[in-house]
Amino acid sequence: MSPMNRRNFAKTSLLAAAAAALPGGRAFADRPAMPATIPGFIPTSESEKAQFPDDFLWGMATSSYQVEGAWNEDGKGESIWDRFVHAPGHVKGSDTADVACDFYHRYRDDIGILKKLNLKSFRFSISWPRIQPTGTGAPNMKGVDHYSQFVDALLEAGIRPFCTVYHWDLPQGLEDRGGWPNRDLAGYFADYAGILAKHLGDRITVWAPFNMPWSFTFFGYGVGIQPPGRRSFPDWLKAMHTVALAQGEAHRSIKANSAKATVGSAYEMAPGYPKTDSEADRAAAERYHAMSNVYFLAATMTGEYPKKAFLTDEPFQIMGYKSGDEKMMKAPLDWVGFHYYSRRIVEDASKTSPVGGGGSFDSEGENDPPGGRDPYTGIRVTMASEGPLTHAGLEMWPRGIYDIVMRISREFNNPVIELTESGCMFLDGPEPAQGGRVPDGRRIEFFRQELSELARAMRDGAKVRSFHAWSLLDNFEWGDGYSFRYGLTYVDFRTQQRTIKDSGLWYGRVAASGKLPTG
Ligand code: IFM
Repeated sequence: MSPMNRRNFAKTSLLAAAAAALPGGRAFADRPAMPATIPGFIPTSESEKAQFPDDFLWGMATSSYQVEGAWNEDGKGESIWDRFVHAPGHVKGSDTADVACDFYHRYRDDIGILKKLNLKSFRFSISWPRIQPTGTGAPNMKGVDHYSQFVDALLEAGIRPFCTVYHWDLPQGLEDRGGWPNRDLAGYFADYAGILAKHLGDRITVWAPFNMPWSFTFFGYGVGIQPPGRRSFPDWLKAMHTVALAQGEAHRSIKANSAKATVGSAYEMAPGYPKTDSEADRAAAERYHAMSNVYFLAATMTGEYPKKAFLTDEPFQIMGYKSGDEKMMKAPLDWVGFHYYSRRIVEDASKTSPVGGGGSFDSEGENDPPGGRDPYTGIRVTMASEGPLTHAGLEMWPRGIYDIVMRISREFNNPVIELTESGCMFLDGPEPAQGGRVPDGRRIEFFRQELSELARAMRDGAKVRSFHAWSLLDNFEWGDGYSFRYGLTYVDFRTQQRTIKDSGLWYGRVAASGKLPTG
């Protein structure tokens, strides 16, 4: 089975399970309140306690490739995602992001939506091949000017620009030189980040070098469901090491070019709970945490990878670790940014042999094959389904955000935290009988539940200063193309018409009041 078919096969079964898990079907969408008896769910009385500080930064997030379109305009070079989607069989429905949400041309109107919803922070990414078409050399000033005007428009709307330097659209020219397993990319990336800080760092003060470094290295080089589509566990280890070096180098380069810069992160994180109470599963859950949640965070904070990540020391030889790399990796963050979508169940797989196939993976979902995830961590990770499932098959487990925020606060000396992404996939669309309104009550409930738990973590001492809902717009969801809708704004991809969903309107009320309306 191709990677795409494997993923879709798993998803079809999950969708059936989701329908079964959501009592009331359509009526449920119109009635946001859920019975408190749903496993893992938080009673309404808990969300009534939530009161966020006045200066809390309510925001939304997007990424360049998923929304911009204009794939070959104004001197932009080809990215690995352009190459991947233009070849057959990689994306559902053969969708491409050549136009996507046409955000490149429509960003002023879309910033208008952010403003209307009282939002104060917008996390976006910059397309590296717009700035350096083949990945190195002098900047393409048309690309720089585009982002400069975009940042000005955000500031005029009173919105903080939060820049992710890399959200997966590597210039194809750098893949042709070996891609992320080639450690030279650490230096090229630092040059690129320095160009951004030099030209935009008078106005952007919040920078995250990488979005989800475990995901794009594992998916792209380990299991090949994303570009460049390689299936080599050694290449995955090498790619991760280059990225860990690159994050430290970029941090220094950003700061050298902008005195106002603060640097953090946009890591993926999901609490991993042991499948059973056995010592082996509990140790596996710790290895999962070390690898999937804090591998890059520990590397930048301390200069060392977490000791528990691997079963043996062999990976260090394979990744090409050199003496002195600890100095390059170390660049303590000013704040810690991460996403939360769902939890994971982890079991020991140290006695089995992973074959590198047969599992199903998604940007935020993972069901490893029976042999486990990879040869070095000895873990098998799966998605839980005790709570209700979204249409992407991800379990809604609001308590997970509390657990992961508290754990990171404990382990990293109570840092300032930015929630860089969270969201859910439901396919609700405009209802002609209701004037075209999009009644996505399940998404409202997702956010209400999760934000209740975030407020609880803050009451218990976590220093969280922002929350970015994924996403401002329905957009190009990687291998799932336009078949997935994560937006709080509905996009009609034939006309590019936007309709703010009920969840977007609700979120705007949250941003205005700092409370979680239940009605
Ligand atoms: O769309 C993605 C995004 O690019 C990275 N985080 C998860 C989102 C939803 O899958």
